[in-house]
Parts: sequence; structure tokens; C-alpha cells
Amino acid sequence: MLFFVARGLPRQALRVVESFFYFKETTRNHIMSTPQVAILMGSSSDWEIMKPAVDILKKFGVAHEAKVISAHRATGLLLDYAGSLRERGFAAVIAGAGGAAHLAGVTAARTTLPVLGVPIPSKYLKGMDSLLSTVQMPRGIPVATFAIGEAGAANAALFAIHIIAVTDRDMADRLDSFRKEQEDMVRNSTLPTS
Ligand code: RP5
Repeated sequence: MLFFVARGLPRQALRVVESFFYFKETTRNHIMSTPQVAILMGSSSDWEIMKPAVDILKKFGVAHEAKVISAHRATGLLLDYAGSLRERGFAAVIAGAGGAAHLAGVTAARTTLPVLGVPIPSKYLKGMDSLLSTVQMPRGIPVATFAIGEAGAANAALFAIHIIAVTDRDMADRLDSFRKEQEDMVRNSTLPTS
């Protein structure tokens, strides 16, 4: 800006230049804050398991939207929400549910965005019910299914970032740094001496 002042540009021209930079900045902020990943869970009781997914997305600076929508208690709401995601610019959906877990499957039936299913641990069957009902999708409507519990939630978020990183070099670099961090932790790990 000083450069333009030094060159003696009239005030009006300076305003045009300033508004151009302002527009560029606000557009960039808007793009950065548009959610890229939706995180759904069947109940607020799933939050502690799904929180690691949110933590990973925050760590990588990925804008996201987390919601409780039950496939069987609020089916209409889920169909409306899932049907709007592609138009709203999302890249992937993470869906965590427990028991006879329909959330990921119904979401996948409603959108062609990639749906990443997280089986929530359940009281009596320890999440085996959630795992099987999420992973065993009949042919034609795919759901990518992750491990039962927190590790599955974290990996689903990482996988969503992998999807974004297909076309986003900066995100791919962040994934490389994250892997390096993990490798360094292994290299520096110690055991108690006897
Ligand atoms: C599923 O039923 C939810 O995903 C949750 O894991 C499970 C139990 O839900 P609440 O009875 O705790 O609401 O729909």
C-alpha cells in the first residue's frame, strides 16, 4: 500500500485497491469457515465417543458441523439434512451410532458424498451390534466403516482429511507432519527400567 502512496496514486484509486484486498480477504475467510465435514451422531449419549473426531478436525483446521440426528427418532430431519449436504459444499460425512445402527446407512442412501461410519460401543453387545449393522451394507449403497469407539471416530476424521487432501496440497502436508509427529513419539518412547 505504501508503494502506491509513494507513487502518488489519487485517493479514489487507493480505495479501489483497498476494497479489492478486503474482498479477497473476506472471500478467503468465508471459504475457510464453510464446513467441509459433517459429524452426525444418533444421540447426545454418543458425544464422548465422537469427540475425538471433532478434536482431529480442529487440530487440522478443518471447518466442520456436528449434530445429533437419530435415524429412527427423527428420520425426516435426517433425510432433509443429508440431502442438503452436497449443495452446501461438504466433502464427507461421519456418522456414529450404536445398537441397530442405521444412521450411516440411511445417510448414505440420501447422499453420494462419502459416508464414514463409526460403530458406537453398546451396553450389552459392546458395539458388535453397531459394527455389524454399520459395516454390513447391502450392495449398492456403500458406507466406509471404522473401528468401534474413539479410535474409529478419530480415524474417520483422519480419513475425511485424506479425502480433502486428494485435491488440497496444504492438507496433504499437514497429514505428513501428523505422521511425522507419530513416528517421533514412537522413536522417543521409553519403558520403565527394572
Ligand atoms: C442410537 O442408540 C444412538 O446412536 C445411541 O448410540 C443409542 C442409544 O441412544 P440413547 O438411548 O442413549 O439416546 O440411536
